[in-house]
Amino acid sequence: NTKTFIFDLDGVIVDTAKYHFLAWQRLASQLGIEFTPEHNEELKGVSRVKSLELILAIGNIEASQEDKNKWLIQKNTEYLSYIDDIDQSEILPGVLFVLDYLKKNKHNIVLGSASKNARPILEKTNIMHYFDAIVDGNDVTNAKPDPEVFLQGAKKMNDNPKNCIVFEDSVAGIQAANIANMISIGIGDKEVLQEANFVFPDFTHIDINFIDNLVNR
Ligand code: B16
Ligand code: MG
Repeated sequence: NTKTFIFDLDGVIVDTAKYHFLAWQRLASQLGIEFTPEHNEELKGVSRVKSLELILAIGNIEASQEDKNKWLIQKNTEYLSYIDDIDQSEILPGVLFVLDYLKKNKHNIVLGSASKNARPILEKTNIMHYFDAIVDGNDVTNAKPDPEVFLQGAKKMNDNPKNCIVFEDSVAGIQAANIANMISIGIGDKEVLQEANFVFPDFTHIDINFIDNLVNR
């Protein structure tokens, strides 16, 4: 009974969501835009280009393509400086235990991230070897909540979407998993991730019984 477990990266496996926030917040304040943690929820799981559009909309700012390109580079450069020295200690609590359990039980493990920086993060945190397939921001044309990223993951494993289980910390990602007809598991606040099939505050709350029940349902 093999299942395909698809993991989002930022906010699920590693706490890089906080670095995205810091980098966007710096840019926003430079543009005179007040950018709050509530605004940031809407950016989670959303592509870099789309994130900038949302921030500019908050500030009612219209900008040339040239300026936008400059700001995208600035944001990513700052983000890269934060993740430059991350290591395995940044992996969120309980994640490695679940990855080990899934691997031991021969399930497919897939990465489904909107980030173009996913591969260096997997390398720096030393978890690349867990993944049977990687789909990231370099592979997809339609960002979450479009289900493309997760459907590509299922396809790479030759698996049916109904046989896939997605771990996600973002509203857009939960919507993408639901649209793909996959089981959606929210990691975070259940008020925020109301649309998920299940929600846990973090991976330390996911036990083996829960996983076995999912696999055998
Ligand atoms: P990058 P995920 C997403 O990654 C982040 O949640 C989102 O905040 C970010 O804007 C997006 O990746 C693009 O990231 O600028 O590195 O290409 O949560 O889908 O793993
Ligand atoms: Mg995420």
